[in-house]
Amino acid sequence: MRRDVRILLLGEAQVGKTSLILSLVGEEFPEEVPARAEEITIPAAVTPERVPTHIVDFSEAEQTDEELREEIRKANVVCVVYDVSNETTIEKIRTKWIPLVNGRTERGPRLPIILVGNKVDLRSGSTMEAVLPIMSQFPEIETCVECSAKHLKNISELFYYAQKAVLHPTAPLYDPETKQLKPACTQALTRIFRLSDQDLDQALSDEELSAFQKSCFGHPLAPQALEDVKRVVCKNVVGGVQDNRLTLDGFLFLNTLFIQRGRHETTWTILRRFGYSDSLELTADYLCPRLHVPPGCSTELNHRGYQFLQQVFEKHDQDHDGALSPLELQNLFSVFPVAPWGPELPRTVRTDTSRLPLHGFLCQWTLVTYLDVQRCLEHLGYLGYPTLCEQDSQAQAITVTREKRLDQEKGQTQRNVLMCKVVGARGVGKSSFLQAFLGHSLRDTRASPGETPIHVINTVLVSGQEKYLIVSAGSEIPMCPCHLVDLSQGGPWGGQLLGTPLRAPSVPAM
Ligand SMILES: Nc1nc2c(ncn2[C@@H]2O[C@H](COP(=O)(O)OP(=O)(O)OP(=O)(O)O)[C@@H](O)[C@H]2O)c(=O)[nH]1
Ligand SMILES: [Mg+2]
Repeated sequence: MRRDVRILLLGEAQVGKTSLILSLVGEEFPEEVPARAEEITIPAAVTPERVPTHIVDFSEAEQTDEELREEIRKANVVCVVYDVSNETTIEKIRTKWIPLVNGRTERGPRLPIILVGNKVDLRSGSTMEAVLPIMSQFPEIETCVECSAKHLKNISELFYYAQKAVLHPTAPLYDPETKQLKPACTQALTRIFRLSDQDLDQALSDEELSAFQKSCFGHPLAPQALEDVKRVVCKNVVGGVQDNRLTLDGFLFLNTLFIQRGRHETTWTILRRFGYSDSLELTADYLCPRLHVPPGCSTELNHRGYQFLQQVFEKHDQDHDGALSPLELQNLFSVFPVAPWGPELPRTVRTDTSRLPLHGFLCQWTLVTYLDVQRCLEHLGYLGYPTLCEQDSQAQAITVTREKRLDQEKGQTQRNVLMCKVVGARGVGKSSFLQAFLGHSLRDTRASPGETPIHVINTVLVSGQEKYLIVSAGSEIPMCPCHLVDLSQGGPWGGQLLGTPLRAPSVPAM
C-alpha cells in the first residue's frame, strides 16, 4: 500500500476548489479566498486511512499549462470539481478536464478521478442525471460526491473518497463495464481460497471461514454474520453455498459484492494480507523477507516451519496413505507459479516408488532451506505461511545457526542439518555412493537414468538424535576438510568418514 497520497483539485474557475480546501482545513467557510491555496499536508494520524495526505489546489489564472501537466504527473488522484448550479462546468468535465488528466495515457494505468459537485446549497435537485453518463463513459471515475463548501457538507467525505481511490483502487480488481472481477483478481482470490480450504473439499466450512476472517481481519466472524453471509450468497449464486459451506463461486461473488458496494478495502485487505501488491502480484517484501545469515552460519527450518509443512503435507495427502502421489504433489503446487521441484525427487530424497512420503517431503524442504534459504522463504510464501500461521514473515520458520567456527571451538553443535562432501576422481562411484545413502542399490541407480544430483539428503541417528545429513558430490576439496569421504579407498560405502584432512587423488594439492 502507498505511504502517502497526493490529491489534486481541478475544474473550471470559480467552482469552489480553493474554498473546499480551506473549508476542510479551517472547518469553516472562508468568505474571502486567494486564487490558489498553499499545498497542505494532513498528518497520517488525522486521516481516516492513517496515511499522510497532500492536498494541492490549481488556479488557471496563476499557473501555466506546463505547471498543470507537472501537477497531474505528480498526483495520485484528481478531484474534478464542478458547480452544480452551472451546467457549463459539468460539460467541461467531459470535454476538457478528463482528457487533460488521462488523455495521454492511452493504455497505461489511468489516474483515478473523483467528481465533486460543489455548491449544493444553491440547487434543490441532484446533478446525478447529468453526471451518470460521464461516469459510465470514463471507468477511471471512482465515484461522485455532491457537497457544499459553504455549508460544510460532505467535505471530509470527498477527501476520504479521494484517499480511498488511491489506497484501495478499483481498477485492478473490477471491470465496471462487464460488472465482473478482472482475471488477475479472480486468480489471486482463487489462490487465497485454495490456501484457506484446509481440508481441500473445494468449500469453506464455518471453521475455515472463521479462521480466514481471523487471519485477514484479526477477529473471527460472529455466528450471526456467518449465517448472513451465506444467506446473501445462497440468494444470489447457484451453487454458491453447498452443504452449508461457501464454494469458490460464492467466495468470488462475495468479493464482487464488496466492490460493487464501494467496500473495496475489504477485498484489498484480503489480498494484501496474502502478499499482493496494487498490481496483484506477490510483493518482493512478502516473498523475500529479510533474513540475515552471517558467514559461517547455516539455515534450518525450526519447529514452526516443520509443523506448518507437516500440516501442508497432511492436507494434500488426500487418500491418507502417508505419501503424496504425483497428482497430490501437483495439487500442492497449484498455489505456486510453477512447480518448484518434482522429477528429481526420487534421486534426491527417499521416495516410495513414485510417491513422496512425509520423511522425503521434509528432507527436500530441509535441503532447500540449507542450500538456498531465499528460495525456501519464497516457497513458504506461496504456501501462505505468514497469513495462515499469523506471523510477520516466513523468516520466523527459519533458524540461523551459530557460526561453524564457534561450534568447532566448543566441540559441539546445535545444528540439525549437516553437510558432508564426497570427493573423488571421476568414475570412482561418488554418485552411486550418494544413491546408496538413500538406500538405492546400484541396480536402481542404473535403472533410473537421468541427471545425477549433486546433493542427496536423508536422516541419520547421531547419539540417539535424528539429524539431517546432506551428502554432496564434488570434485573440489572443501575449505574445512574434516567431513570428507575419500572414495578412492573403495566403492560405494567403501570410504569412511574421516576425522583428519585428506586429499582426493584427482584434485591438485592445495
Ligand atoms: N454558495 C456557495 N458559494 C461557494 C461555495 N464554494 C465556493 N463558493 C463561492 O464561489 C466563489 C469561487 O470560489 P473559489 O474557492 O475561489 O473557487 P475556485 O474554484 O478556487 O476558483 P479559481 O481559483 O478561480 O479557479 C467564491 O465566491 C466562493 O465564496 C459553496 O459551496 N456555495
Ligand atoms: Mg481557486
